[in-house]
Amino acid sequence: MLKAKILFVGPCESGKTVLANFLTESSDITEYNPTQGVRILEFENPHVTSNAKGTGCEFELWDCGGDPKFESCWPALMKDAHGVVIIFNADLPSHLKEIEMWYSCFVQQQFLQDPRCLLIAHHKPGSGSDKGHLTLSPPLSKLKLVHSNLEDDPEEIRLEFIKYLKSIINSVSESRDREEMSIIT
Ligand SMILES: Nc1nc2c(ncn2[C@@H]2O[C@H](COP(=O)(O)OP(=O)(O)O)[C@@H](O)[C@H]2O)c(=O)[nH]1
Ligand SMILES: [Mg+2]
Repeated sequence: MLKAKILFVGPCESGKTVLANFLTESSDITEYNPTQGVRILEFENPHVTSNAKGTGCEFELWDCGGDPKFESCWPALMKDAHGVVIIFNADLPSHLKEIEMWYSCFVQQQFLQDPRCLLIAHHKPGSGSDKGHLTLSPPLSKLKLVHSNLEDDPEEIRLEFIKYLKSIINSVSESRDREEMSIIT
């Protein structure tokens, strides 16, 4: 069975925990692990299977604390991670600056490829779901950006997240195939 580890990171109070709960709720949460800096949710998604045999995939979603006081733990969190989702509050200009730091620490410095990173602009209730005015500057502008608004359109982010899980699983299975090939050739 293919397994993938995905991190939810980003500034405090941006909606990471709310989204993590929402996105794993429809699937079976088999374990719940509260710890100080991180909470690990294990889940499967019925819509995401590995290509070849249609067997399920296991995901670990690491809902990481947004407090930089845990910075010393970040390399440990990143160990063997397959994907990083950066969640921010689209209505806070300060978050746009902050996510550059998150991208640098969790993606660039870890040599994670850009397609393995997803940006979620989370819109809290009552914040107005204005998607038009969000422009990111490089290097963030080349990342995939999706919006989440659980009150107005919860299905949109659910579907986007499934797409993202599929792309992660595809690339995990491709790199495993390459590894197998390199052993026998
Ligand atoms: N009702 C509602 N509240 C939200 C939503 N997103 C964030 N919040 C509120 O914002 C607070 C911070 O969100 P949280 O997910 O804990 O942020 P985190 O620090 O990034 O994990 C929570 O206490 C929620 O009450 C949402 O989509 N709906
Ligand atoms: Mg949280």
